[in-house]
Amino acid sequence: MATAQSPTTDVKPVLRSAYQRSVAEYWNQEKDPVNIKLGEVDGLYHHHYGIGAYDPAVLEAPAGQRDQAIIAELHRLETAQADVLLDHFGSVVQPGDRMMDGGSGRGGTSFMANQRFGARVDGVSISEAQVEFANDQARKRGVADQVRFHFKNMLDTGFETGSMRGIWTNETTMYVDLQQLYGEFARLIAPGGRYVCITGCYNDVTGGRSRAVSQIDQHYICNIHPRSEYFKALADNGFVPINVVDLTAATIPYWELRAKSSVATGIEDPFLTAYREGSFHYLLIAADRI
Ligand code: GPP
Ligand code: MG
Repeated sequence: MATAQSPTTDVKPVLRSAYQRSVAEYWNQEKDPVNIKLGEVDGLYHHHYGIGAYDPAVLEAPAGQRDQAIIAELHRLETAQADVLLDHFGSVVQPGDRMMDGGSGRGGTSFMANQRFGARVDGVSISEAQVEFANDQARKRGVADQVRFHFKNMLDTGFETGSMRGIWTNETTMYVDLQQLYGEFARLIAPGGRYVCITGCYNDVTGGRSRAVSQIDQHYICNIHPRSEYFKALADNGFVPINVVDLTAATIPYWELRAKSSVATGIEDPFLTAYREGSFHYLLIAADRI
C-alpha cells in the first residue's frame, strides 16, 4: 500500500513527449566511429566538436598511419574544446563542490571536470545507453564514487535545490526549451555559482534558420535556437553573463579536418557553410547565478 513517504506517487517519467523519446532513441542507437574511434584514443569519449588549429602534418602522414593521425588530432581538438569550457568556471568551483553536466553523453567533459576541480559530478542524460556507458567508464577510471551518471531529464532533475556550484551544457541546449532549462538550473545552482554553455546558435542579425542550419537540425533531430534566446532566457531566470566568446573562427579548422577524415558523417558541409556564411555561430556563454 502506498504511504505518504512513497516515492511512487509523484514521480514523473523521464521521457515526457514523442519528441524526447525520438531524441533518446537516436542517442541509444548511436555508435558512430566519429565518436567511438576518437574516444578510443585515450578513453575520453566526447559528444561535442573541437576548437583550435590542427597540425597539417597529419594530412601528410604515411598512408598506413594517416587515418589514425587525423582521428587523434580531431580528438585533441575536442578535448581542447572541453578544456576551454572548464576554464570558464575560473575559481568558482573548489574541491568537493558539486557540479552537473546537462546532457552528459558518454561522460568526457564530466571526467575532465572531476580531474581538474576535484568536484563531485552528476551527469544527466535521457539516453539509458549513454548513462550505462558513462557509468561503466567511471568504474574503469576508479571515480565511480565521485562521478555519477543518471537517467534523468535536465529540465526536471529532482536534485536538491541549491545543491550545485556549477552546471554546464556542452552542445545540448538545442534539444530543449531554454526557459524551462534555465528555470531548473536557477533552482539547482546556489547564488554565486556559475553556468557555462557551449552551443551552436543561429544569427538573429541575418534572419531565421538558413538552409544549412535546418540541415543540422534535421541531422540531429534538434531545434537550434537564435542567439538572442539565450540571453533572454538567462536574464529571465537570474543569470548574469560574465563572458561571451564567439568560438566560430576557432571551430572551422576542426570541421575542415573532419571533412577530410575517414570518420566524416556528411554533416561537415552544412556546418562549414553555416559558419562561413555567418548564419550560425559557435558560442560560449559563462553566466553567474545571482
Ligand atoms: C555533438 O555530438 C552534437 C550534438 C549534441 C547536437 C548538435 C550540436 C550543435 C552545436 C548544433 P556528437 O559528437 O555525438 O556529434 P557527431 O556524431 O556528429 O560527432
Ligand atoms: Mg562527435
